[in-house]
Amino acid sequence: MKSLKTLGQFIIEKQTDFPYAKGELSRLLRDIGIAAKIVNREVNKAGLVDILGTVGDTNVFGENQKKLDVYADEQFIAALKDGGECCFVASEEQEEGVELTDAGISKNAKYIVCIDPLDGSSNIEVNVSVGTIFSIYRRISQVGEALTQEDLLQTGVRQVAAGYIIYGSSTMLVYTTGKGVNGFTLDPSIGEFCLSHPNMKIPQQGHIYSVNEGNYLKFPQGVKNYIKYCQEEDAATNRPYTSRYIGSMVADIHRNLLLGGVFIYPQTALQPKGKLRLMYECNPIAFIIEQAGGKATTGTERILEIEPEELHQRVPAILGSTDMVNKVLEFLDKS
Ligand code: AHM
Ligand code: MG
Repeated sequence: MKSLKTLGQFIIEKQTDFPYAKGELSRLLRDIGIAAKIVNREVNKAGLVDILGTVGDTNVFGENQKKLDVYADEQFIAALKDGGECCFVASEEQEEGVELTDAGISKNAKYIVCIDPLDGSSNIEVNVSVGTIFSIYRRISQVGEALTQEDLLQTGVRQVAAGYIIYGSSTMLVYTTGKGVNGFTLDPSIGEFCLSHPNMKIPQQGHIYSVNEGNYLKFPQGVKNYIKYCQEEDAATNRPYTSRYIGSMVADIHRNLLLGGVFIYPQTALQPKGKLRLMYECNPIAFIIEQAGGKATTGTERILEIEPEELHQRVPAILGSTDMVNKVLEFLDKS
């Protein structure tokens, strides 16, 4: 019988990839894994308990906040606070983020975590997959000094780790520390994430395109032309492609990562900067996609090289199989 490798075992083994690592990043990843299990438990019973529905308040962008968003936000922040390795949490659900350095245990913490605690939460009430997305940076300023804007607004290339949790038909945690991508499936019978998808690679070319076509009329001309290209028949290039769009970024990305495909959330006339957030959604997913051999761009620049201006910044996103992303870029260039 093949033995299972748990997330905890894997993280400890991989610590030797970083010769000077003292285990802090490993502990931070472990803390995120623990919070993920707690959030998973609540997401799974969302249909049963009276946790659905809006809290009544709206988040900083005027969007309705679901109870599980709040719950997930609290759980991840609490786990990071208790773990003592994180000095600042920037959360999609919080305007300012939460500094943890005054909590005794985190006084000397070196890491900053950006997190979207429950992405795609509008899907919960219809029992469709949702996810958590996280990104980890090392602080630039010295421990003991005040945190600076430079610490909080780092470019995506400076991420030391990033990952997502998909609360799907099974729950998975997928992460990278810049040395490939590995996926772990939660075995509910033992309560452990177990290595199920080692060294994940996205196919260079796929046949799935994922975009909210309801916004078609408002898309840039190049994106419209690319969508038409996907729909045309051409046996040589295996077209028409398949259109798949869940509306839950983690689920759309996870499927395309496994099968090959391109995910597009462009700017539109109504949302000139796109919808998705650079720090909480695009940077971590771009890191994973690139580490899996794919490509991630706004259409004009590599996502991981964008100099962030603010924590809640939005950017257009084209992510996925390298050949497909390049094709989108070709259409954008031509138009
Ligand atoms: P959220 O952070 O408010 O949940 O929004 C992000 C979600 C992504 O998961 C998904 O890709 C996108 O919004 C879908 O947006 P749309 O419904 O406009 O297609
Ligand atoms: Mg989100």
